[in-house]
Amino acid sequence: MTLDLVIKGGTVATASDVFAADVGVKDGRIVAMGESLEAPDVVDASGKLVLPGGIEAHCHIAQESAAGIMTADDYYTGSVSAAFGGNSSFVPFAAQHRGMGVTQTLDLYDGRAAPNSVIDYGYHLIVADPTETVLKDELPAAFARGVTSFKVFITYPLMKIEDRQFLDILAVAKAHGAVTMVHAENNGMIEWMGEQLMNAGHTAPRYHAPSHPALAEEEAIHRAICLAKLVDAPLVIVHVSTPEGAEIVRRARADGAKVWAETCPQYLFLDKSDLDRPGMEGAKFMCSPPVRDARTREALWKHLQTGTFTLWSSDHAPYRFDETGKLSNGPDAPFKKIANGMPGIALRLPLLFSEGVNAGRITLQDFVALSATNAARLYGMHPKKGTICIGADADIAIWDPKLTRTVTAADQHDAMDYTPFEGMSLTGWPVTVLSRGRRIVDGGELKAERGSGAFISRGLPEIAGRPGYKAPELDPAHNFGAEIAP
Ligand code: DUC
Ligand code: ZN
Ligand code: ZN
Ligand code: ZN
Repeated sequence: MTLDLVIKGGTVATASDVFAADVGVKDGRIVAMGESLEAPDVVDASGKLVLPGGIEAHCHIAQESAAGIMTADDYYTGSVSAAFGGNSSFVPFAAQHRGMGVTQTLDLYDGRAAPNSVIDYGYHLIVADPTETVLKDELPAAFARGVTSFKVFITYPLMKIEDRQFLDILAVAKAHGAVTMVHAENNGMIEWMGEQLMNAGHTAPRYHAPSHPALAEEEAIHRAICLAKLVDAPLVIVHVSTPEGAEIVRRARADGAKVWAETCPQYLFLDKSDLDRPGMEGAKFMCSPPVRDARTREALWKHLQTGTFTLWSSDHAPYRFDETGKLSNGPDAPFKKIANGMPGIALRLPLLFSEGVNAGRITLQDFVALSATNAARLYGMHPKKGTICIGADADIAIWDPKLTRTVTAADQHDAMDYTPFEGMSLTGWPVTVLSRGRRIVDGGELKAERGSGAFISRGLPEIAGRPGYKAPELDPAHNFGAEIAP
């Protein structure tokens, strides 16, 4: 067999193994691994690491908030920035707002993504309006077109669903084998704290942190897991920001619940002292849930090291530090009127490589699992995506583990005017990124054509199918013999 391309002389790493091998590519897929492979096109990887291309599983691209603010990044700039950060696939959100249909929402996002993305993409569907039609017809239609994960909010007045609606969605997801993600914060606590602070005249960005108390996350994570356990549906708690929340997930997993947790770089690399920077600078560090304190950062690193977190995502939510984004309600808007979210899609992996692998906190295999394999397995893309094996798409990131660079906003290749990680010195960077065997980033330059990314029709989550927790009330033996859905 004649190969199209070979990646020669590198050290290959997967979520389980690290080994020296050449990797042979034909028709966009990995078809050979071995010694002394030959092809007309050669990528020299000597001294480098050959890793599965990253999969960014939580980012906001060309998405308008419920308040109508559009993210700065569209599918072109967002995917370009992701590619420079070592990613070959991403799964942004397609956000249903109240009054919109689900099919309408997915069609809208197809129109935004298909002509623009330079990496392969799918969507998590945000469900904000679970009408009967949505539950009965439109969610099953979404699964049929390869959208097999949802996100719901139990906070934010314009997005939040009630617990009984949450159960409806979980039951539909379970019936189809899909997975539900939840933004878990207690709405009442956030509104009440916000009112207290605003009434006392505390309007600066720093007050965003106390307005989202850790207890609000703790309560909501606990409640969401209880709801998922009742119907034995798989659940992902996204952007966990507190050790209390992480601990609840850890215990629920030990109890058999099908629950997974995600955390994000901002919670391990930043803290509320950043919100306290002079003037309105703190607004750059506002995200929800908020960055916390030094104790939290250390505790979350421990949870990452010991396996509580299955997912490591950027939560890239790009709102510029100008009147189109953070300051759209004026140059000294109160914190309640400042868009929540920060960019970081190009830094998710370099931050983890530098402070995780190079600093000795996690292994290279852990890094691969957190960068790609776990997301591929949980969100129905494995083994086509997320690993290096015969038959997989040739989505590969070649890393120089010794390259040191200082982070600047200009290097992010996004549409933003700042990075919250400005000035950090990081060691270990992707230098060449391939998507289905094509170079998309090489030698510091973009090589991909606009619109060359393809939609990923996703299957069911591979690691969510095992039997889980069984609520006794749903067992006929404990329920006077009655069968109760689901
Ligand atoms: N939730 C997110 O997932 N990202 C940004 C803000 C938010 O509330
Ligand atoms: Zn969000
Ligand atoms: Zn969220
Ligand atoms: Zn998010």
